[in-house]
Amino acid sequence: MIVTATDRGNPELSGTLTISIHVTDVNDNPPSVIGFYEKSIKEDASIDTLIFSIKVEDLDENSQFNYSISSGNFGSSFKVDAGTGDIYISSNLDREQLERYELVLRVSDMGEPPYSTTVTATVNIDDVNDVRPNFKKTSYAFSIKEHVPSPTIVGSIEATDDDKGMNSKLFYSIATQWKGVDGNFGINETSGEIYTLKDLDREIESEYQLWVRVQDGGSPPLSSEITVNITIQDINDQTPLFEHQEYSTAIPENYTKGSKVLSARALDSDEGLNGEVIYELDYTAPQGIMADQFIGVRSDSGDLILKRPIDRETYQELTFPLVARDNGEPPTSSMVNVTIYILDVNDNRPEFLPQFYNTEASITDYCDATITKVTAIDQDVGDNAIISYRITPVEADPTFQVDNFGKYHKN
Ligand SMILES: [Ca+2]
Ligand SMILES: [Ca+2]
Ligand SMILES: [Ca+2]
Ligand SMILES: [Ca+2]
Repeated sequence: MIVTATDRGNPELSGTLTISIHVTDVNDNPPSVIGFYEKSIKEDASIDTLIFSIKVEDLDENSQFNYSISSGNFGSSFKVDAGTGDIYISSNLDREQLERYELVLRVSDMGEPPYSTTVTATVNIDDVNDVRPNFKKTSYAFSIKEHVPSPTIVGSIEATDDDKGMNSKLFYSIATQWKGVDGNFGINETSGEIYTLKDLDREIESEYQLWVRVQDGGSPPLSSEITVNITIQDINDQTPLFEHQEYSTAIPENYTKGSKVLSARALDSDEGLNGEVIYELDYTAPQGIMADQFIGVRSDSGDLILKRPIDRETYQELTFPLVARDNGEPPTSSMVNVTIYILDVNDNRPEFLPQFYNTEASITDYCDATITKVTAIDQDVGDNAIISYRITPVEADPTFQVDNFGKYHKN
């Protein structure tokens, strides 16, 4: 500005002075942030990646600002350059820990006193397939009865994956079968349910071991495997079967009490009580009741033991049914015929029949004439029953003789 001074003289004289006024800025405006700050980054973005450059203006003269993050920076995941306002990643991010940060940034000018303002910068963390599916258990064991109709669900396996979207979508499959015939089990790809595909026979295969895989839908996918043991439970579907279709033996009639007559074995390939065989006479049959007088059965072994001697002159043979049954619930059984032939022992004396003979011989009879015939019988058989006759010396009368056919002759 120019100031002019004029006097009152004539002519007027004047002088001018140029005044320069310097207006000093007073810090009377807060800084203001320009723009909107929200961004998505992948959780595997590397440390020191630049996320935002914050733009600030200030009506005051100063152009220097001080930046700091005042809140929202969990785990010190981000850092800000205090001089430029650039925000960087400062430590490894993990969406599975936190997937959204709302960083409150404070911007201060350099005035005295300083003015400041805050802005919220939002960082969304995008998922990366960095979590492997994890089974809830370290191994799985199931059991199922044999011969259930297929498909029957055996059990379920379950895995988790903390990723998001397809990265956590799980698909189950049977990777391989370590034990047992292939192709007997299937798995529901999405539910993890294992089910039977075929009829299972415990007597053929009682244990299976599968190697089951779970894979996520990420790209590339991640997977885990686990062992699944399946035990087939027995049902009583096997009947005890005798080793032979029938049994026979021969014992002498004087065979002593307590001796073993024969062994009848039956096999049952079931498990436990279902395969435990018990032997007994068939008491529902009359022959069984009859045999019980003479024959005892060892219920656990099938050994037949003589309870008392069998008189051949009463019974030449015994035929009776023998039962083998298992201890299942309900039990199953089979039957076999046993024949015991009784061998003769010379235990019977020949007996005259009749025991008293009265006859007359004529004195005119010539020598060797038959006077009478005596008859003896013997209950035994074979050689034991072949009878020869003779007159014992005590009763011998030189007048008579008896031939081998029991005929008395006069000498
Ligand atoms: Ca992830
Ligand atoms: Ca995953
Ligand atoms: Ca059985
Ligand atoms: Ca069975």
